[in-house]
Amino acid sequence: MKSAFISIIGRPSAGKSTFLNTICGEKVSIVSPVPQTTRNKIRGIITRDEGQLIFIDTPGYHNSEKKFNVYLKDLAGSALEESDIILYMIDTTRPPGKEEGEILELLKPHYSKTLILMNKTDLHESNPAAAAEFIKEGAAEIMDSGSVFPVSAVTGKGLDTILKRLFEIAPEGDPMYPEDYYTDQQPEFRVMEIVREKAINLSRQELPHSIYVEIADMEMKYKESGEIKKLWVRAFLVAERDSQKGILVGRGGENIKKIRSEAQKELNGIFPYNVHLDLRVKVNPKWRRNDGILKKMLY
Ligand SMILES: Nc1nc2c(ncn2[C@@H]2O[C@H](COP(=O)(O)OP(=O)(O)OP(=O)(O)O)[C@@H](O)[C@H]2O)c(=O)[nH]1
Ligand SMILES: [Mg+2]
Repeated sequence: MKSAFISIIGRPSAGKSTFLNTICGEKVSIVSPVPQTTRNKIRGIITRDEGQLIFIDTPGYHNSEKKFNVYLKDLAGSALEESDIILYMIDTTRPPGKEEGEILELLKPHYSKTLILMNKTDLHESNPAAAAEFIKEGAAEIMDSGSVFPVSAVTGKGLDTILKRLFEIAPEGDPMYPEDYYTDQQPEFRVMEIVREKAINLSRQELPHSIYVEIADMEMKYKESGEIKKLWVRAFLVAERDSQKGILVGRGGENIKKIRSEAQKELNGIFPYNVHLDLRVKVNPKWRRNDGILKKMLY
């Protein structure tokens, strides 16, 4: 049997989380058009007759000295050490810039276990030739070993080839998780992520980086028969400023109502029981500079 830890690394918005979801066939990691959506090392699991692959989605690699970004960068870096195989995802619709160069540098000690995925080939502005040129210059070994693959994380094009290769090169080992697991995330974390995703996708501009979700209370309610009735959750969307709180709430509370109902709908599809979400908005100024909060949130 094969068993491997496979980390997915790349610039923000390259499509890492989309790839994870498509390849696992389940919604594992949240996705948005806004860079720096993923903030944790999120595991997605595939079990087949050949063995088990454990994918680790990571926060987009972005070089900035802001405390929040340094935490995210360190998380992505630590995933490299922990993995048997690395998937480096490049967005072929953007010219490879300084950040891509930095990622290649970071990957250098790991080239022999790195595959490169050239993503978003379904879009007409995709320019895989430019990406290939960049890889040839910076990492000829990877190019020469035939480990560069054009893919589309959205349509799934090319993913079968990747899976086949991954099972080929994965080391022998026992499965780490039961075969019906597709992620190891706890219900509390899943609620936080889905709520954050809906808030990002229903709000605007710079807001996404300024919010996080806090679970205030979570309780499983049972029927007299002992059967689960529902999961009741009270959560807060936490912004940095009052003005952001206003945007999240929206006129007449319209936006927060929409966020709540979309999140609850998706959670009901994910969990085998009913979920009732009570969602409120509050402000926690400068939380992104607070080590206590960051340590608890970014792991
Ligand atoms: N057309 C197209 N869009 C894609 C593809 N892969 C991802 N996207 C889009 O790109 C955006 C970013 O996708 P994510 O999966 O959130 O990217 P990410 O690399 O996880 O981003 P971070 O978590 O911020 O690092 C979303 O709007 C996706 O729908 C693809 O293959 N084709
Ligand atoms: Mg992501």
